[in-house]
Amino acid sequence: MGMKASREVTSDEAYAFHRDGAVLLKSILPMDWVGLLAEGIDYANENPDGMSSLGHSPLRIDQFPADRSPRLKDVINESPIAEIVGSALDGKVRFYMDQMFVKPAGEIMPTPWHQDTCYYNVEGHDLVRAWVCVDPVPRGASLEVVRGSHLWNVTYRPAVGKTPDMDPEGAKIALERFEAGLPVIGPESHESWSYADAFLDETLPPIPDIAGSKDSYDILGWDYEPGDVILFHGHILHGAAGGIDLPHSRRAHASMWAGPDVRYVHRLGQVVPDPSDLYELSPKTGQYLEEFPSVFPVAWAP
Ligand SMILES: O=C(O)CCC(=O)C(=O)O
Repeated sequence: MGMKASREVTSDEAYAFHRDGAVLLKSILPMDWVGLLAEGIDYANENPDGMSSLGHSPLRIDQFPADRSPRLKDVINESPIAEIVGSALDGKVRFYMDQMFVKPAGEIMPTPWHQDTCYYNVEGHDLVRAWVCVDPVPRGASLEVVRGSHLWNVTYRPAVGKTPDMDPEGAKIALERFEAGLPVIGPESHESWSYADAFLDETLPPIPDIAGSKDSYDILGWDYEPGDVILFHGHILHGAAGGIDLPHSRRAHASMWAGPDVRYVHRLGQVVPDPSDLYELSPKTGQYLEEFPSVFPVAWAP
């Protein structure tokens, strides 16, 4: 399939992305790719693995689904998403990881407000998410951001994890790993993982109650149609409203891309494991992802 986007990212859109930290790109992903993405999400949904959230909630969030879903792998490697992200950044981009969010039909569950940066062992201004949904989503269930919060010089605590008193032995091991410069979450987590395994880093401030005081924030959100792509910064405060009824499920895929300034960083409160091939290269805090080209090859360059 051709790699081209349906249209270019305009300079106004790139400007809006850098100013606001997020932008809705209307009708930019060809519908053939949307169809393949839908197949890829459905395959991953029907074939869960150790990185699928299979708790009591009907919401499915999978980490690294492209590692096992061939269609999702094609989307990452061949679709114009890398080009779209790179054009907005005007720089080289490397694929870091992906997730999928499948919310069943009926009353759509919200996604709590959070930043992405604090969940992963990466940091940098050029960390970009491409959020693509294969179903139409009205604003009431679509992605929302606090406009401009990608520039706030604060990293909040992830909303998930245990306090040390809930698992003193596990907390001790996590601290030892952190102090030894090792990722707190090891490679074995790719076999069996849960949001609840993480430890809260209580040195980070808790996330403000944005849902409870929405009028105090400048919130940006959109009605979304398949073929659109929402780009947003990894550091921006974002979430998804919910509580409205949809007659169909809401199947979203979010890929994370790294531009030139993205570096590895050990985080005590790491929630999502590192990409599996990175572990054997023993990354150190401060190393640029471009120092690991075998794991993160350039996906697109201007
Ligand atoms: O689709 C959603 O509800 C949440 C997406 C999200 O939080 C993300 O892509 O980081």
